[in-house]
Amino acid sequence: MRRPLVAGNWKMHGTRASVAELIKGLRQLALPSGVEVAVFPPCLYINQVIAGLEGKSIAVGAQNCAVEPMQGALTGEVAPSQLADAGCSLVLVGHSERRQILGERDDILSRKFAAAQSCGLVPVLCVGETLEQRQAGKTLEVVAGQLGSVIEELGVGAFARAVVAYEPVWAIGTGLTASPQQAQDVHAAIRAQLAAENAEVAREVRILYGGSVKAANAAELFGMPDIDGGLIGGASLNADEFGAICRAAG
Ligand code: G2H
Repeated sequence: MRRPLVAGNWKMHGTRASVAELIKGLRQLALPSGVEVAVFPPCLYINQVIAGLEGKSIAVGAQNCAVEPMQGALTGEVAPSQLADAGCSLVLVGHSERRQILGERDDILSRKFAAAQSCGLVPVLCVGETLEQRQAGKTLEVVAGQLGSVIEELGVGAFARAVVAYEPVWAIGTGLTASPQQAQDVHAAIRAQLAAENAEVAREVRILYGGSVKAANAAELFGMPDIDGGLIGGASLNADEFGAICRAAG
């Protein structure tokens, strides 16, 4: 039985004051015990969030990490070992905004994935197709390629300590959501791809859906057999809305 995970990706939002408000709201939430909850603040606010959420069972992750596991001469980057030292337990790898805007390629992402795991962090590998790719009927091919490149580099066993997030690019921050069936079809294909190499890893790995998830559509999405929770962007900036989404996964 997979434990659902609901993760809030705050993206590049927040100030010290708004983060303090959000922490206050999160602390007041009654969260379902069967659901794992995590938030991914901008790196600058990770310490503030970890301190502010002390004693509350909400994990904290980073939105990105360096390709090298340990501290060193790599200007502007944050090492996975430093994130672990700060108290993070998870890290996003390959969010589509980083793939598309910053040109992060699959080979770079495999290095980040491995570096994160070597420091005890759980990587959340984000995959997903653009609207153009979906319209060309290439959704499953694109997602299989993104997932396959990590499997090829690191072996399917790496997914025993990882999470996958399917985020169709056309549904991110647009208000458009994949229908539960559209999402389920891709989630099932991801699980089948992993199962072809290792049935146990495929059975255990959590596959999250991301892309304009809100309280109003979460329960229907989370009700699909291969959707094990969500990666929530905009709606995670409102504690009450985020709490309702967490409860929809319970
Ligand atoms: C997809 C998602 C969170 P939103 O990027 O990663 O964002 O829910 O705003 O579409």
